[in-house]
Amino acid sequence: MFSLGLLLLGCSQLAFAKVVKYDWSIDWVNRNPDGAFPRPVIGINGEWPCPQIDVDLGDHLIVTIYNNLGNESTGLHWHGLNQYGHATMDGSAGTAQCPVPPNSSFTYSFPINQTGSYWYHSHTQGQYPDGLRGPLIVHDPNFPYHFDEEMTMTFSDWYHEEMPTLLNYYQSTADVNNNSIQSGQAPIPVAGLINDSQNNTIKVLPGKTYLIHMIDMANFPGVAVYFDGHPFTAVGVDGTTVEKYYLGSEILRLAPAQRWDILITTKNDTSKNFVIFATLDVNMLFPPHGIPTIEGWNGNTTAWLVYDEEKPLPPQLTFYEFEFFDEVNNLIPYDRMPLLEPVDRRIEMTLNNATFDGITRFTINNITYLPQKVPSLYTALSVGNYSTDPVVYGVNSNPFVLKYGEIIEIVVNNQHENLHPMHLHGHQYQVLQRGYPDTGGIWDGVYDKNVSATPVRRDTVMLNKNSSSVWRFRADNPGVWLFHCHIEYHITSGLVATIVEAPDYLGNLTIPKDHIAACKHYGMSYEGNAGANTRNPLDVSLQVTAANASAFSPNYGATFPPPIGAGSSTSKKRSLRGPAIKDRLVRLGN
Ligand SMILES: *[C@@H]1O[C@H](CO)[C@@H](O)[C@H](O)[C@H]1NC(C)=O
Ligand SMILES: *[C@@H]1O[C@H](CO)[C@@H](O)[C@H](O)[C@H]1NC(C)=O
Ligand SMILES: *[C@@H]1O[C@H](CO)[C@@H](O)[C@H](O)[C@H]1NC(C)=O
Ligand SMILES: *[C@@H]1O[C@H](CO)[C@@H](O)[C@H](O)[C@H]1NC(C)=O
Ligand SMILES: *[C@@H]1O[C@H](CO)[C@@H](O)[C@H](O)[C@H]1NC(C)=O
Ligand SMILES: *[C@@H]1O[C@H](CO)[C@@H](O)[C@H](O)[C@H]1NC(C)=O
Ligand SMILES: *[C@@H]1O[C@H](CO)[C@@H](O)[C@H](O)[C@H]1NC(C)=O
Ligand SMILES: *[C@@H]1O[C@H](CO)[C@@H](O)[C@H](O)[C@H]1NC(C)=O
Ligand SMILES: *[C@@H]1O[C@H](CO)[C@@H](O)[C@H](O)[C@H]1NC(C)=O
Ligand SMILES: *[C@@H]1O[C@H](CO)[C@@H](O)[C@H](O)[C@H]1NC(C)=O
Ligand SMILES: *[C@@H]1O[C@H](CO)[C@@H](O)[C@H](O)[C@H]1NC(C)=O
Ligand SMILES: *[C@@H]1O[C@H](CO)[C@@H](O)[C@H](O)[C@H]1NC(C)=O
Ligand SMILES: [Cu+2]
Repeated sequence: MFSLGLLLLGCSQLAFAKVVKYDWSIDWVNRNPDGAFPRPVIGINGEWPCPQIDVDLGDHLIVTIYNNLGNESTGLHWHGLNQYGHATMDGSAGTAQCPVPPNSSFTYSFPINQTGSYWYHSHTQGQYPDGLRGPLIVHDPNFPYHFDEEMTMTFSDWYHEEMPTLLNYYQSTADVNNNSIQSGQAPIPVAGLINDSQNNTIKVLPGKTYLIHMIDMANFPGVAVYFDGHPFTAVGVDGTTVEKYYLGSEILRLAPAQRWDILITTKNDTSKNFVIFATLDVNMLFPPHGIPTIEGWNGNTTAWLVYDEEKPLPPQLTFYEFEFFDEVNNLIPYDRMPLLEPVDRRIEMTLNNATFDGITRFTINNITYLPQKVPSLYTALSVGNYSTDPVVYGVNSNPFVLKYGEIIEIVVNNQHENLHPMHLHGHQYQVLQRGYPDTGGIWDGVYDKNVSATPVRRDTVMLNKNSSSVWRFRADNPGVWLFHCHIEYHITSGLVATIVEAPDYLGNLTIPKDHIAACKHYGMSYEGNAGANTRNPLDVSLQVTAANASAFSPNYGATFPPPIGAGSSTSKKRSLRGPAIKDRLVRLGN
């Protein structure tokens, strides 16, 4: 259900600003996107793939969701939209809201003041790889480049088991050795998808320029994409319009959560059809990452640009070498925003893997993230002037409190032997540099010689193994924003920190009534510090810490009611439902 409100917003420059409203029921539906295994997936109003949202700059978007899942909590995050003045609408469960339990409604309402390609997805306990994700395109009335037609192409990995099951295998000490599921290792996908499907044929017209919004909605590995016979030009990344950059016939690499906007011009003659090749990035899977190779594993997907339906579809391509374009040193934002300087504060984020109670976890600066008893934004809004004291957010929310207006430099150090797509909510930050693999898991403090005077801005950067990246942004967006790896397994295993940005500038931001109701229905506090202490902000004795073993296990993702112990986020003991979960608990219990 969708209605275009005719309500004009009072803004003279944006003459066509309108209210765009959706009412969405979040439902289980059955689908078989890889043709190999029908399974329940999470859709919207009985549809899957989830619908694309199209809005124009200056519109106001209102999406009301109703959780019709019965057995899981949910929520929606608007990836890349920075929510200026609307921090309560960010959608990250445990940070900007409580998980929305079954039978609850929840409204997101915010103005659109950025352009380009974005996506929405569940940000609740590792849920989106089960299907709850879709494109969100903001059309720019002043888009600087000509195109005739426009299309969206999404990429993803795919699994046959549902996330609560996979997360439980991953975050337990159970001895599992089952092809794609190996003890303590992030589970391996079984296939790749384009547009939540495979073998797609895309009808194209000859002699036209297409603007293609490419969105990586994957859970784990990145994807490499090649358009046979169609050289392309980059015009945007992660919502930042860039100066046209002709890339020719490169293989494009997208990390989970990244977007590329490209232009391709179709051929004048319609005598042939052409392959689009996409492959899941095996560099992130299998050896040397401790994951045995799976015989016959296939992470390739093919789609076709079809000029003539009567003509054959050419066979899949084979590549022997992958070389990727380095966007950091080549793309220039169209607005030519200068390098932010001088830096007021540098924050080093050093990520590594670790083991707690026998469970595989990740750390940033030696701290593994655990959600606290109160969403961190709600803590900021309820502890008065103590909101600038990191103590109130709890040690394991890994908080960094920023002062309004500071220019922040974030140095991300990757000490782990794998790649990680690192994402920051609330900003498209300038990417000064991104190291090659194995150039040092701790930055030596020496800037690259060729740091751009107008660096490209992204919201997700793929960090190479044993390498680092340097970012900058201005702390002008009061709110509580997560900094995390965009691999859902790694969020669940603690590769997260909390950026508490200018909490003393949140002013009279209030929590909407339905957002408070969601907390009440879920059984989670919405006031007080990390330990839900509303009387003494500095008494965090009830915060969730790594010393509390039940903080880690069992982890069944977004399952509702949450199993006993998973509830760092809930204080109530709940019984388990559903035979599948019970069986596994018995097995994991010995
Ligand atoms: C796509 O084609 C491949 C190769 O023929 C096949 O194995 C696969 O099942 C197809 N996928 C779907 C969803 O039909
Ligand atoms: C949701 O509503 C249905 C129908 O009234 C009810 O059977 C179910 O128990 C409710 N679930 C929750 C979690 O409240
Ligand atoms: C969006 O709003 C914020 C806060 O009002 C402002 O700083 C920013 O410049 C706006 N962006 C655009 C593209 O209008
Ligand atoms: C993917 O879906 C979009 C609509 O959401 C459509 O415009 C596009 O052509 C599709 N692409 C493929 C490869 O199926
Ligand atoms: C192994 O994998 C298969 C297919 O995904 C699944 O049906 C089975 O339950 C798994 N067994 C264990 C012990 O994980
Ligand atoms: C297609 O035809 C147009 C108009 O005649 C011409 O400008 C263009 O160069 C041709 N494109 C190609 C790829 O040959
Ligand atoms: C997938 O594509 C890669 C690159 O072309 C190729 O090396 C590999 O053999 C393909 N895998 C399968 C199972 O076809
Ligand atoms: C970190 O990961 C590596 C490689 O996957 C593994 O050998 C090592 O034991 C892990 N370290 C900890 C502390 O878990
Ligand atoms: C993390 O722990 C290591 C080893 O104990 C130590 O060398 C390092 O300084 C710690 N890092 C931080 C940021 O505390
Ligand atoms: C907050 O205000 C109280 C009372 O005015 C004062 O005692 C306290 O030190 C302040 N706390 C911070 C973190 O500024
Ligand atoms: C704060 O309150 C003032 C006056 O009631 C109002 O004009 C303003 O919009 C409010 N700001 C926010 C962020 O709600
Ligand atoms: C929730 O219900 C769906 C649809 O029936 C089912 O596939 C899924 O396994 C259930 N999840 C849990 C955690 O029981
Ligand atoms: Cu990661």
